[in-house]
Amino acid sequence: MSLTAKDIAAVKGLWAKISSKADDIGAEALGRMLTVYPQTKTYFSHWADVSPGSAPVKKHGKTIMGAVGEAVGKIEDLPGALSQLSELHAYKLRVDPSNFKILAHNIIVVVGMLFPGDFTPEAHVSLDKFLQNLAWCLAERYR
Ligand code: HNI
Repeated sequence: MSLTAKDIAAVKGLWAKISSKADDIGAEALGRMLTVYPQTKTYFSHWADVSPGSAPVKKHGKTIMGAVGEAVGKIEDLPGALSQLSELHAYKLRVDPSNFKILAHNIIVVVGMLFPGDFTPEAHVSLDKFLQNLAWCLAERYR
């Protein structure tokens, strides 16, 4: 489902309001993914601690949201913006791409939790479409 000009404006507008808390969003979303969907933990078995709030979860949550922020900046060319990351996840990390949707879901939940006022139905649908596109582009190099 491609992003309309309205979606792009909504995602950029929402991101402007929430990006200063991107690290917190990432840590909370990653911690929840690992807890609520424990099958995702297998990819992080080399970490000392995969529990919510742990140092590696906080650090990697920040890394993930850094990439999401870059993707917002390049929202008009998501396949190009994400092709290197897709290659890394496909060939080096070997992450099953179904997990991208799971993380996208957790990011949505956390944005709703931390920014209930900004998370209008309009912002929700556009953020959901953006993250589904991002997940799809991350899976692109698996083909
Ligand atoms: Ni992902 C590393 C971005 C979803 C497993 N991941 C990264 C890095 C970025 C990143 C950025 C660091 C790359 C580098 O070192 O150059 N990952 C993203 C984004 C999403 C995502 C934007 C989706 C929104 N990754 C996932 C999912 C899983 C996943 C769903 C597994 C369930 N990623 C990893 C693993 C690493 C990783 C594993 C290496 C982590 C480490 O440091 O050990």
